[in-house]
Amino acid sequence: MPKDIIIDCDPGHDDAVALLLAVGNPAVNLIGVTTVGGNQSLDKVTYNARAVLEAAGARDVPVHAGCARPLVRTGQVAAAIHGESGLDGVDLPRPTRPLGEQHAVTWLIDAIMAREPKSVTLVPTGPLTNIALAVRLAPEIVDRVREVVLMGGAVHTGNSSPVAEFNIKTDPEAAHIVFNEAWPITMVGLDLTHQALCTAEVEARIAAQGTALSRRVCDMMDFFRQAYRSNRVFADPPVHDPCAVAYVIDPGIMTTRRCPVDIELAGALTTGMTVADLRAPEPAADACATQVALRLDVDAFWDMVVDAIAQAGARS
Ligand code: PIR
Ligand code: CA
Repeated sequence: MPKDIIIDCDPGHDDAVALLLAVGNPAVNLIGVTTVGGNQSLDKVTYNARAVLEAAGARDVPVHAGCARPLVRTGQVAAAIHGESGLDGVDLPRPTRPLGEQHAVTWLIDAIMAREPKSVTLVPTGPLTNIALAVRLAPEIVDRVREVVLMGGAVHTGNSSPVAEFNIKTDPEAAHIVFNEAWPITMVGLDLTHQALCTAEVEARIAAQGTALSRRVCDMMDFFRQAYRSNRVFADPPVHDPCAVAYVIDPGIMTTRRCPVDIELAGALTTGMTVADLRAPEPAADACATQVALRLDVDAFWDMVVDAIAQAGARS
């Protein structure tokens, strides 16, 4: 039985690959996509999510737009990495399916509550604004969700600041709410995602598929690589967000460590840091609901992504 997942995202080149992995892999069933202001403004990332699904032939997947702004702070976009459109460098088809009318936050609650308890996995790959509001509006979802597998945070090194990762730093109050609920959380942070580099070899495997979709993915990765080269100390771009989807598909693809994680809200230098307490030996599963992902099976990961792009490309 495939796992039902909802991706809450801000596409974003790597969010786009996360969507393609979910669409093209039979172990997950993408029941809907919700969007949040992050890498770019809400209207841009919402359009991008719809266009990516269109390109993947996934016209049956509903998209609902959520929050445009963080709960407390002023939003920041990542135009230096994702461009003015949020998904620069690629031509995508116009979406044919209309945007869902319901707000993402109430749609998320309804989608979770309408299904079997513990059947829906939430996969947030942007700031946690929608998820935080959903849990405040309907705390009963905490027990109903199977698990939260999110891309965000970092134990050892940040990207938005020396110690904070962009998704958490953008809306730290929302992250604080989400990390302080009792649901199981797997934090797929930069410690893990900086191992998922889209090398020339990986891109050549995607290009060899020769589909319209594979060409578009290569266009995206070319832009992402250039952006990372000019902005960061990376020769190849880390493709963060599909790592969270990959964990849902096959948890064995990464090693994880259970530990308490809380979010810094008042630091002079550290706001948005995911403070992971690694002092004690690993706690038992029933004593700690949060775990952090540390090591990725890089080859297995790219096999999974390349294969999903082939599957989706054959269908579209
Ligand atoms: C990636 C992101 C934001 C800023 C940079 N520099 C790089 C986006 C990605 O979409 C991913 O979800 C997360 N935020 C990585 O920090
Ligand atoms: Ca993202």
